[in-house]
Amino acid sequence: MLGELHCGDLAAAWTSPGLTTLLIVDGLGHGRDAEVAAMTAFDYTSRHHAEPIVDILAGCNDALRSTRGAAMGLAQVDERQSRMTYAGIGNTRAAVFGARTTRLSSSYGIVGLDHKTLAPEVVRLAAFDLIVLSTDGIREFFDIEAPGESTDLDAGMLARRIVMDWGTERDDAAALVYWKTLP
Ligand SMILES: [Mn+2]
Repeated sequence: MLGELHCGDLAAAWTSPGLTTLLIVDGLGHGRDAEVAAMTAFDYTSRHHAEPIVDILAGCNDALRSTRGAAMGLAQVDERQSRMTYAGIGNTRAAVFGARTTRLSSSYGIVGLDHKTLAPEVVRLAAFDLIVLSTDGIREFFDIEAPGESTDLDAGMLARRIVMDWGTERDDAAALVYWKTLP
């Protein structure tokens, strides 16, 4: 958010053999307490990233009880099976850009306060599909060009461009881009 020293939005990724875990988290509101909530989710996920998504979310729900809470989304990319499993709570978002665009939905609730039991969604990924996780500081129906075989893509640059072009400035904003050619 413009004029704010702390950022309550955070994005991170971890890799273990064949599996990449992607995290997007938006601590409620903004400022220092939002940052503390997001960091708490990051710390927990760092230590548990290879566990099933539902278990990580349950662990974060407990870990964030002493904070003001957060919205968060978790995706796990199984790089051998070319598929992604995703679940989100609150208003974080996930989308897959490829031959067509798939936008995934999050469940109602707040991590740290309680939320519904989730059924993660599973999406098959094609070779050049690109995954974007974002917070509500990014306009919901942001659009980007899907990459193709000949695309020379810098994921970090694209994430920065999404924040610059589609960020609202009235809220913290974060975007995470995953792009890897899969089998
Ligand atoms: Mn927000």
